[in-house]
Amino acid sequence: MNKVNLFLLTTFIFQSLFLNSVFAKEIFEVDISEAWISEAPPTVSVLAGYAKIHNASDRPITLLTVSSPNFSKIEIHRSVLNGDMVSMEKQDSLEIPARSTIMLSPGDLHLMLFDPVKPLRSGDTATLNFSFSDGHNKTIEAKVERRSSEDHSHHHH
Ligand SMILES: [Cu+2]
Repeated sequence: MNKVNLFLLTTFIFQSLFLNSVFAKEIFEVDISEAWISEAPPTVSVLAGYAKIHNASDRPITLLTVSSPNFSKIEIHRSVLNGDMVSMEKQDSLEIPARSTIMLSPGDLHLMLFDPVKPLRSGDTATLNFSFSDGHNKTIEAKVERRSSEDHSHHHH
């Protein structure tokens, strides 16, 4: 390889690295999937929502707020066991470590959805908007589903 080609190759590599780093800032590497809301009787004014949040980037990202046109207010909660009492602790934010997945699931971290604008039934969807510390937002549709019986009972033999 002669000197000119080597120079061009080096320039090309440096440009690629530079462009990659520019694009890396443009791509939001957080994915929210498997979002669902547990169906509740119409008289219940607080519902629980669950989802899988994956951070594919090499930096931790913090979920700051979740909002929805379908609810008056949404909080991030964690269910904790105190003795034999389960209580819920409101989280001010939720950090998703680099290259990891956080599951919001029954009995653990969850979204507390207050005062549905209209009653939601199994099969309906609600729009959830997630706001993150780096300024990115992600809007997804969560499906309202009936919680399967094995989720909330531990009557295994
Ligand atoms: Cu809660």
